[in-house]
Amino acid sequence: MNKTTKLKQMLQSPQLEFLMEAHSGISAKIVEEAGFKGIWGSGLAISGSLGVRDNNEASWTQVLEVVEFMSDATTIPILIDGDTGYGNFNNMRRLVKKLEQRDIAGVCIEDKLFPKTNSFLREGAQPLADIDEFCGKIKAGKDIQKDDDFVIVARVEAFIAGWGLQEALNRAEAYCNAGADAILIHSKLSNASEVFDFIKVWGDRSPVAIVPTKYYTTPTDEFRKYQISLAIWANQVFRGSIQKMQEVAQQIYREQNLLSVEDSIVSIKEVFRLQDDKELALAEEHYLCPKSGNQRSAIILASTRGEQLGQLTQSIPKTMIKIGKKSILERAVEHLNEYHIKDISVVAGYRKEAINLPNLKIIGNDDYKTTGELVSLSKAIDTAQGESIILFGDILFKKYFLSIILDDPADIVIIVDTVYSLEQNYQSDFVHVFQAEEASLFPGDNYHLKTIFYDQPHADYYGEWIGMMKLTTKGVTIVKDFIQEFRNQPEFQMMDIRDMFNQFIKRGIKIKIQTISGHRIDVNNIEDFSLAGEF
Ligand code: SPV
Ligand code: MG
Repeated sequence: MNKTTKLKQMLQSPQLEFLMEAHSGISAKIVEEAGFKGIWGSGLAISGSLGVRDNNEASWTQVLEVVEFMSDATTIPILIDGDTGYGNFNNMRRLVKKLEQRDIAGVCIEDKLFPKTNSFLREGAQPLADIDEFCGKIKAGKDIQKDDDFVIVARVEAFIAGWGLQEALNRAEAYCNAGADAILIHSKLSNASEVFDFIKVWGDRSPVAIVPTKYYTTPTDEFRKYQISLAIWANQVFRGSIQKMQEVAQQIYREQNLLSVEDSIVSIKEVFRLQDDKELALAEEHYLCPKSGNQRSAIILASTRGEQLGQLTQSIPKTMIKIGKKSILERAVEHLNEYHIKDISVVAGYRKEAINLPNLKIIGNDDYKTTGELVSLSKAIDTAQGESIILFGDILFKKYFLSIILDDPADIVIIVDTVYSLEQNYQSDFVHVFQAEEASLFPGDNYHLKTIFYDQPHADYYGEWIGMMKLTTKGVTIVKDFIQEFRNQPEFQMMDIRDMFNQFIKRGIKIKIQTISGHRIDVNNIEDFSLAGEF
């Protein structure tokens, strides 16, 4: 059912209904969750929450913006307090048009002059509108509304301005004839006598709404007895929130800590719930990583010092060496984050306390001096969720490597760099590959690892494994099973990942190769740090 229809039915139903004030998206949601069937978009509370007076200091479009948030946050109808309609009949037309576009169910306008003053302030400053002019405003609103059920409530301020019952009745009559869907009869007395006097004469000529702010002691059943349609609790959520804000701010100011306040305020979790973070989390799974279906994670092996780097690694592991403004690890984490990989574990050993980046799981390998890569990997492999990247902590690489490796659907994929210098005197994981039988247009498209060994560069070699691998969920299981099988054997302590690869090949488990040419640096072999700037 449309929000407009819901509000109209509340007005026209024989029983007393209630609107509760709200002044922001979150307060509107809180009102709905409390069980209310409708919301009063109070001018006093909206302007008050913006920190300005209820004298049309907030422009009508600023009010509209707030009401739009309230409407988006809720499914129940909102009757907005439209003050005097923010001008003449023409402003009223524009207001109604914009309210309908924002799914607001109705507007209440009061027969005073722009700029208005709150009805509970300054008795002398409540001049009433000319009746005919106000009727024209109502007519203009009714004529412009597209949805037949959009509600226009005419608020009679005769009692507020001190004019008495007859004036109130005359005005109500005229406004109903002009097309108003209901009359709001307002009073600032501390009892309901004016309102009840009005009802006694008015009867059921139209639905009647009231705002019992000042006559709050009148029992609600009395309103029922007088067959009032709508009671508007016009500002209590706002006032309650002010009190709580004052208490919390003053307490924290006094105590200079959060210890005693924490239990008296809602948890951050509750804030997230009200914002409906759950919906976004589900949507992210659906839209952001449709390929992986759900999760991705990464394990970065970063336990060694990098002795070759001397002074540079005196107090930090090599993964924390700064290249320009950022460390190698920071750069890797940023690249992973860009591919929605946030679940990142780092296996740390040497100076592990120096790895102090946020949002990383640090897993210790205190035996890093006497163990190989597989022991480090074994400590973190249980953190691998879904598609996982395994990465050495000392390589600088271009972000697109991740795209290449994640796009390849094979269960185990490694990145091999075919550009290496034969002159250089260093050792690394050089690979032989074999080509798969299927013909491919692009050389290297379907290459698998044949053997991998730690060696000096040699013209025979296909390329150098850069220390990056991708595993699918199945790939993770293969690695886990392997670790499980080998972990109790003495040679496991010194095994490196290449040893695992060679075992896989023996068992017929394929390791897919993705080839790159350059665009990465192994920090162990770095000669000129300024070269690294482009990563
Ligand atoms: C409001 O809530 O802004 C109202 C009701 O207009 S009253 O403050 O009682 O005038
Ligand atoms: Mg108001």
